[in-house]
Amino acid sequence: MSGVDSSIRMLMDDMLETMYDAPGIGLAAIQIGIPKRLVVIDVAKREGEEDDEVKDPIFLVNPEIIRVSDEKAVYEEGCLSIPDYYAEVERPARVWIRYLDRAGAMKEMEADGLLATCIQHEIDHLNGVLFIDYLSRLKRERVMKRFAKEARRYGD
Ligand code: GNR
Ligand code: NI
Repeated sequence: MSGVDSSIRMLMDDMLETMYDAPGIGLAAIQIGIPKRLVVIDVAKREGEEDDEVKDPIFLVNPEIIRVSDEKAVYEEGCLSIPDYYAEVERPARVWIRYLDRAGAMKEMEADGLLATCIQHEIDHLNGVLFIDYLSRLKRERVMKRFAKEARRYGD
């Protein structure tokens, strides 16, 4: 009844591969044009050793934030959908989420550090929100102008 069937699992496995290839630490299905509430994350490399073989994938189906800390944390964020742009974003330092795992089981998880930031960044994608939406209007418009210019260049 959870709806996490083999086609969803295949899609998430594809997403994970795309994310590792990019490379990125998170990916939401909408970033590859699929409007489903699916997220894959692996922050192992950034927080772990240099060993490229360290993998710790997390699969989130329909994740929801159920609680956030008052404490905030600042990380420099980037996004595969906004290439070559990075900016510091302040978010709750710790989050609690509820989601279905890869097997369709309902789970809850507490996260902090880069994982907490990444989870929030990915859940924002599900809701049409990008990290540049948290920047000052000046900074956001500067980025959007650059992308509009690149899009025009693409058109010629
Ligand atoms: O690869 C990514 N790095 C990253 C760094 C800080 C905060 C969030 C992220 S997610 C990003 C990949 C991406 O765009 N996921 O949606
Ligand atoms: Ni992103």
